[in-house]
Amino acid sequence: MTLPTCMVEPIQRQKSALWYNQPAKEWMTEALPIGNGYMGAMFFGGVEKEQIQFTDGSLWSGGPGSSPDYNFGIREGAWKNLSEIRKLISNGQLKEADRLASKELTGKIASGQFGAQQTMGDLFISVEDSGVPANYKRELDLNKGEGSVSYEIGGSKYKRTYFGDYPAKVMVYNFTGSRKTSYSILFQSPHKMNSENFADGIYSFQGEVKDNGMEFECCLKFDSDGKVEFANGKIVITDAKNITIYQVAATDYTMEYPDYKGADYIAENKNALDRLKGKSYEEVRKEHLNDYKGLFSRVELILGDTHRDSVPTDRRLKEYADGTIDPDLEELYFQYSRYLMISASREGTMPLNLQGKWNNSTNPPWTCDYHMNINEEMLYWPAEVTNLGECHLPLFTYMESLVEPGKNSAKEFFNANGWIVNTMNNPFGYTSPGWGFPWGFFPGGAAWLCQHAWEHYDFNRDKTFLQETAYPLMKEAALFWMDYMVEDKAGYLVSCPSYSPEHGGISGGATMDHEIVWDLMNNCVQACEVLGVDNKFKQKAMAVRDKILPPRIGSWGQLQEWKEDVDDSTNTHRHVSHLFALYPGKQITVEHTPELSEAAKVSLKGRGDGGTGWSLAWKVNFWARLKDGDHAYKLFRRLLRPVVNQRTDMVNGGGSYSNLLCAHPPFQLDGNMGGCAGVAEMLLQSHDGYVELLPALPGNWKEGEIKGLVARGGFVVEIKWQNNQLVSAKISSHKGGNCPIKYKDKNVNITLHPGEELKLDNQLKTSL
Ligand code: FUC
Repeated sequence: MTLPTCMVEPIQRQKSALWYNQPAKEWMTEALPIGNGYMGAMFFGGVEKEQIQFTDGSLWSGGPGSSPDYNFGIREGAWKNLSEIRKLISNGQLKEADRLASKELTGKIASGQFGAQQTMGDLFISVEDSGVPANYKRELDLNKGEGSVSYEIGGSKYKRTYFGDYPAKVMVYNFTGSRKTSYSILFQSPHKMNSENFADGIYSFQGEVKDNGMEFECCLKFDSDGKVEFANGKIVITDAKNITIYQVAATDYTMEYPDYKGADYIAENKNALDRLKGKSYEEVRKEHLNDYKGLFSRVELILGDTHRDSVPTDRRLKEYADGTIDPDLEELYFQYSRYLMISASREGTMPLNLQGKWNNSTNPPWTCDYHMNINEEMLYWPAEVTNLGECHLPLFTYMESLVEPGKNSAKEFFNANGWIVNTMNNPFGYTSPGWGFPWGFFPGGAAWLCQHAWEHYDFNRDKTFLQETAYPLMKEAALFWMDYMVEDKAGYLVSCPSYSPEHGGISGGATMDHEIVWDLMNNCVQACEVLGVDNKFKQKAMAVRDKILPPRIGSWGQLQEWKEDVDDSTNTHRHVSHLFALYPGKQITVEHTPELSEAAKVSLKGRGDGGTGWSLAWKVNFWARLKDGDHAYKLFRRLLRPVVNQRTDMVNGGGSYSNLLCAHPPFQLDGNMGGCAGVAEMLLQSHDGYVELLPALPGNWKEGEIKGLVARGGFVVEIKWQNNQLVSAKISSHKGGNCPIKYKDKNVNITLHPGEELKLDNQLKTSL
């Protein structure tokens, strides 16, 4: 697959790092995340005792192994209630409709069968040479994709370096000291141990998740100049100046309906360990650095140098909240999301879950699932625009695995063709509505995910991907909606029953459904044109698109959240679903639908500037699309508000923990990713048929530079600005093509050949 890759010359820049001068006490708020795509780990950095918590993304409880009754949540024949529910809605008997839908259109699953993502365990590494350290530093270097801990004790210098190596599928923990000491390493897992073994410097733990029998193995390979032994359940290394621990892990999970089991995890680990044979630590590290930098260094962002690198990140965050201007911290936040994406979502791995790949619990919030009514999509918003298209791929593989079970759900719940998913999804084909109606009913999930498949094509213009992956997913999702929507009295197609995500009540048309389906049909039409296929289907998609109830403006000038004009102007609910058409959709734009865009603004103002982490992040993107950079920036600053609360707050507690992970609260990765996408959206937009430079530049970002963002069409863009005005831009293209460019009221239309680069001055005048 060809992707617009690193077409940027690296800017001479300073180090981009999070750092602290004390170890972490709390996993959620302070420990630092590393990963190799498959596995996520968090390190604390304790001097006497290091703790490294880890898991593999596929380790889950629940699913078919948990019960012979597991049936993907399907309530057979549920669709027989559909006409009655529709009749009740059409008669205005919403309570009765809600009662029946809650009983019949909800997933049927016994407690525990949905399951939850699981932590695999912890490594506790005790160091003999300890005491009060001098010059302690715990750091995450984003340029290298490496964590580190350094300190001195009694004249001896200690340094630990941690990273995840994706090509080798291994986590690497290196410990060095300038004098010899001893280490003792304890492997702990909350799961049942089937066997434990130590031979040839390799410790292995084989275990299983109790409720579903999912088997896994984790191996630790030790390289050291000291003596490595296994005694009393611990690995003891004596007289060592250097140790390197290579960690591999795998489970027997396979992403295949209906069993989801059968991977030869022992062979996978053995292969990974075999590949390490004869390689030095530095060689493995080099492999990681090449791989990581190949992705990370594609994008450079400079918003102004505030020389605050000497201030630890936790203090910096607090001072930022007190009003300090710190554009370096904003850059760091932006790049951190890219780091997290590279560390947790690579081809062949599980897709990002609510916490990416970082979960230390057997019972995590919202099961650490794939949540499709905003969260999973937001997790991938920055993928294309920030030049990490490859990191998007696990989402498509997962989507493909959901088609078959999703077709069964469509049949049994709605007697419809095509595939669906609803709000909560696990790795075991659960695509039914959730077991509670108000939060769980969201058949629009698959159609929304399909936007990602289309966008991956649109950003990269890879026709093979469109033909083989995106279009089949899109077409099947469209078939569902062609069957599901009904004609209302005015002749519009509406989604019925529907539920605006987690807000309002049952309805005969939630705006979000209509906007998502409009987007899907519109993308299907374009896909058919690009591929030159399915003319009949294309005509139908076009006709359906044009018959869907369009977004409506209500009594207080708002964009209606439902078909009926019932929005409450004082409601500040965190979901702002009806603005999907503004972002991430493109049905509403400032230029082409000014009235609707104004109505969206009224709604957004009504919802206010508060919210959970992801809600704040979404609002950054909305305001950017409304071309109000200052308002977007205000929300972005809120996203960086320091939070310590780890308990669930559904209303207004959003911000960042001191490790810069997004606080819903609790920790959810979606806000990090949404915030990163929002920064990109302030600097570059390409959804409305042209590439717009600095569409929503906040006043506070007076001068700066961005390199390597991607615009639809496969154009890689570099922009420089000063005094809040464009200075110059460079556009390069992999695939070639026509590229209309806009900056304020200036427009230019350029055509690039494959591989060509074009420079523009502040008047958009071109020079080669
Ligand atoms: C959606 C949101 C919640 C939370 C959950 C994981 O249901 O409404 O705020 O983020 O996903």
